[in-house]
Amino acid sequence: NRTTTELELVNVSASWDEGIGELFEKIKQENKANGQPNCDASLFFTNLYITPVLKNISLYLEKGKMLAVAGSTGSGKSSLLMMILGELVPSEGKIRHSGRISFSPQTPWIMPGTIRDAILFGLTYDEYRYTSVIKACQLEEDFALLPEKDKTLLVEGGVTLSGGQRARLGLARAVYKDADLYLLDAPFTHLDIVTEKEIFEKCVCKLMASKTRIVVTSKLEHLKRADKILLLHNGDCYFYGTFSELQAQRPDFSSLLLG
Ligand code: M5T
Repeated sequence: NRTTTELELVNVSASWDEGIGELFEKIKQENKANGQPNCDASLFFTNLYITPVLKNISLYLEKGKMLAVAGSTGSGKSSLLMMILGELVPSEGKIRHSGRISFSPQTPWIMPGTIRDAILFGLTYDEYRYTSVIKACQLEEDFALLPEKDKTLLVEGGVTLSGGQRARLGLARAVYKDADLYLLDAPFTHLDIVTEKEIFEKCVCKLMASKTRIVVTSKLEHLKRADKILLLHNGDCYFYGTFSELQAQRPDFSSLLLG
């Protein structure tokens, strides 16, 4: 249904080394144009280097729903987000989404300026929205300890954020932005279990309740709360569906999440 679907992927495959294929294709065309025989090595190298990072992935996400993307390290979770963002172009299949995307990368960029500037990221300050976001991301307590609160400068002569503060700032920035689809890449890295649980509840589940969200996370508790789960393994779809379907179809799934 087009009106309730926010995101749809149909049999999508992609590789990061696409450039090599294009390069050899160019050499092939040049050889042809110059009447030169084609170098067989090009085919060999093309096959050697083009290893798909995502293979035949299909999913759809309705408006206001949460998709959890899980899988061991290097399984293609970040690549999937990059593909939805348009940074990684699929070699096969179709991607359809209807609007504005807000993306929270694993390591958020920090530029010189105040903490508040880093969260607003060029958007105008709306006190109510800003306060709800920093509360949900538990940044209020951190700001209270700083001499100039969220007007404290970052980088050049200012404070250096801890890994966990940086992760929460990145999440706050992504959530502050109004978008149709939110892509949160491992937003809980560097957070302790208690903080992670609270931010997942307050921010991802409550504050973002009506938002269409994709969260990269392999935590069992998060998978249980998600409307849909995509479990990747070496770029393949190991499982796609609801948590109860996961338990029924892949009773051994937790072994995949430990990696
Ligand atoms: C999957 C390669 C990476 C790996 C494979 C994001 C990105 C990935 N890759 C690139 O060549 N360029 C890129 O910009 O793709 O990596 P991933 O998608 O990062 O996997 P993950 O998100 O499941 O891993 P992790 O460790 O973040 O949990 O071969 O080199």
